[in-house]
Amino acid sequence: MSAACTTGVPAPAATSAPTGPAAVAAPAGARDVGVQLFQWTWDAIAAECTDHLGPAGYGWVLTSPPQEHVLGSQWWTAYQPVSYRLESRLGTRAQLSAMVAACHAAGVEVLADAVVNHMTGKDARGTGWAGSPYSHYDYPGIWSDAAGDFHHCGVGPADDISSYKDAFQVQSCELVNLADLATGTGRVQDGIAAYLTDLLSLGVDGFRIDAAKHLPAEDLAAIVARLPAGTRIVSEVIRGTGEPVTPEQYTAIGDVLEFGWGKDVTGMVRGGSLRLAAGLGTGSTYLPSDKAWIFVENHDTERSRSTLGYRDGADYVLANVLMLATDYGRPIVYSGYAFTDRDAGPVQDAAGKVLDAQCAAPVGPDVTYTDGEWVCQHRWTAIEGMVGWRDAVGDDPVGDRWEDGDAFALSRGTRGLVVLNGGDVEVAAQVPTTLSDGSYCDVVAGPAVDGRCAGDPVAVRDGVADVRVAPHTAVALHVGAPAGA
Ligand code: LM2
Ligand code: CA
Repeated sequence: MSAACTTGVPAPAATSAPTGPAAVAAPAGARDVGVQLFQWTWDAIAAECTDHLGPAGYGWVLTSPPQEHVLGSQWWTAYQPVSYRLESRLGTRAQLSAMVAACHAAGVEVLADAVVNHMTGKDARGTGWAGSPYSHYDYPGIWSDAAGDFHHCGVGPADDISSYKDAFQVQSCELVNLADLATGTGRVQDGIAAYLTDLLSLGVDGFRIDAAKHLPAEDLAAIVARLPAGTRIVSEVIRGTGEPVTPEQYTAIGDVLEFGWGKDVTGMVRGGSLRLAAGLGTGSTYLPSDKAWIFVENHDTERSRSTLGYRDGADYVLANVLMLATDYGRPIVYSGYAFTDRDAGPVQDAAGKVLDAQCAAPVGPDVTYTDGEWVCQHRWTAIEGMVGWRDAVGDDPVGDRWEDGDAFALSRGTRGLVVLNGGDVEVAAQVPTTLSDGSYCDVVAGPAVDGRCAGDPVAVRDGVADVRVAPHTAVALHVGAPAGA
């Protein structure tokens, strides 16, 4: 009974059967939840894997780009590669390697953000973070115009993309002046594959392919074909109405980020109409579930304010709860730092090195964060509790669904139930569930302390849960968190 009401589910090998009133077979322990630790240093990620991500049940972490980049305090310098040396203001090659080892020891995989469509976007020459000299179309020892390594699409005066309705422009012109690599050539494909292979040699498990929409799918396929089978690939292809380049064109290469999910859940939660959540991910406008990686927000949508974000407090938590409860796709929790200025980078020392992230206690939807402070969404009680919930339900399918006004509930087989209230008044309801009879802790309210639930225990009797859900909150029960020791 000692495992009662903990939010974290141990790694699959260490999983033991719950002994509470709802005892069933051991949780499946899917550990398919990821977290994007935006602009976290390698040292900080290593510590977080050991101290929090592993114990909480996160299965993988997405890092910011690890290669040498242009100088500047803004966050987006990381998206302007100068060379493929693994030296950046987030840490050295040795620190990166040590981070991968620490995360693996904690049962957490590492995906790196791979910027491979382009190099820098500045017209003036310069020197990168690790000291490499460069100019816009010349990266000594790597790429040059003389060798034919760059596209010059010939559209407009600056070769910039001007129409997303034209696939040629999207893939062969420049994205905001970023020197566009001629990814159709064997030489460029070899060079990019060598960079990715170097990361794999440090133990990295796979890649987010940045700006994948801007690489022809066949070029990306040719690069990935040079990597070992089983390398995880997730392409960033932003869905755009009426655009010729679509996420579906990249599913043969690997998985793809489904931007539609975060956009749609944002509309639903803002509108309070959570009952529509039952349909999220089921429409024909979505990627197939086994290819889709879903997220409430990422570093771009956080800045464009096109999705819910940390400032949305309770509504943001509700969207995350829905993401972690659904059986559609693979969820990515986002974790960044507070900002007012869209360009503002993370807090740095005088030399420009990013300071190790720290999560000040408490963190959560009710905290007011000052600029530069780490928001640590992945440690918010409700979100961390739902990561444990998801690991406990494993691949149990969605069973009963229930809705009433602004409230919505779903069960995952006999292992979990979540009830969400998007409205402004408390919901007190008898919710049908396939969860076994028993008394459970609400893991959204927090982990149990000394065997006592953080929130009110919830009884399930004869297939019905007797719940009270405060406005704009959720209640989540699972077999790994029975009430009462
Ligand atoms: C991405 N996905 O496709 C990233 O998620 C996104 O964050 C990147 O843009 C983009 N693609 C390129 O990798 C960011 C940022 C831009 C920034 C670029 C390049 O959102 O604002 O552009 O990185 O650092 C900045 C300036 C822009 C300038 C450009 C080149 O904002 O005005 O364009 O640098 O100097 C002249
Ligand atoms: Ca391109």
